[in-house]
Amino acid sequence: MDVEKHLNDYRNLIENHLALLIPPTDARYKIVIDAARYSLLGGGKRLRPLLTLSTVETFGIPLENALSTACAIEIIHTYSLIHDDLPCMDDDDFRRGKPSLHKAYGEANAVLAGDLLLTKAFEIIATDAHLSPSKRIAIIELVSSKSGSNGLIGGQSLDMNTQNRPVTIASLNEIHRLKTGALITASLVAGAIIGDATTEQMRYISCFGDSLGLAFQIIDDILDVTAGEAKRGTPTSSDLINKKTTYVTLLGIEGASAAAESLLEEALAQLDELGHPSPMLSHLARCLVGHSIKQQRS
Ligand code: GRG
Repeated sequence: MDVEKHLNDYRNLIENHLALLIPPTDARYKIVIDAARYSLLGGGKRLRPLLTLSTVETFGIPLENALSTACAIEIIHTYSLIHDDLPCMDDDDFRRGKPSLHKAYGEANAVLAGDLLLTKAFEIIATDAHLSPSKRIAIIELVSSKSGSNGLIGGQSLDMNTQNRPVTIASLNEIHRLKTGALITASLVAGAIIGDATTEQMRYISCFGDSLGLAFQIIDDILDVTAGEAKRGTPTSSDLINKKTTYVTLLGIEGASAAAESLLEEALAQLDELGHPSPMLSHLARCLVGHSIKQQRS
């Protein structure tokens, strides 16, 4: 299988479907839709929907059954980035290589566009004709839990409220399992729900996501220090500017790289337990972790 070509095909499917899910409008509330589309269709690796589609492929289910769910999760991810960039949160002026949404459309429109995307995501899953009612409910339960206090919001709250206090590796892991890992795991588990995975398969997929999510965050911390603005699309070392404790400040770049590599190994071992996982899953994991480690060493 030409994995890169396959990934590109998946990316095209995702891009086209995202544009259809939030279409342009001439309605009087046009500005909030334009703002949402500015962020949603403005680039990004599309990691989370790619993970969902690759999981569904593992179980031999047609991709169409999972496309809306995969995109709904990307839509939630986009909302979290918009809100995270706001002046009252991380106060970032750039995202995905262009001005962040509040810089382009103002703060109120950015808050509203984020809210619109979050609510739209659940509408998309609830009305997905490709899924049985019981699967829709299971996915809504999963995604709402991983977006709320057991995930994004819980992690963000811990992150914001532990600033200026001593942070340990254990507390950093807790923050990032919620803030970053939860939605990555949800992307995979949603695919497993659609694929009718057994309880055991679900556990392997979920553990794969937990390890990958944490490795991904460690790499993000490394890139924050090592990558140029052009590569990340955000100013380098915003963590340093914001005086944040990160895996790099606690472990150093070498230590953080070693931790990410060890988590990658753990993740791949969980994947092996699945029997015949789509090669896309291991490829994505290796690219996300390995490529970034190579980048910081070069
Ligand atoms: C609900 C306000 C709110 C926040 C939730 C997820 C989150 C917490 C904030 C996002 C900010 C952030 C940098 C989180 C770390 C996770 C991470 C590395 C996000 C970037 O994800 P990528 O690299 O981004 O997948 P692209 O642009 O490729 O989609």
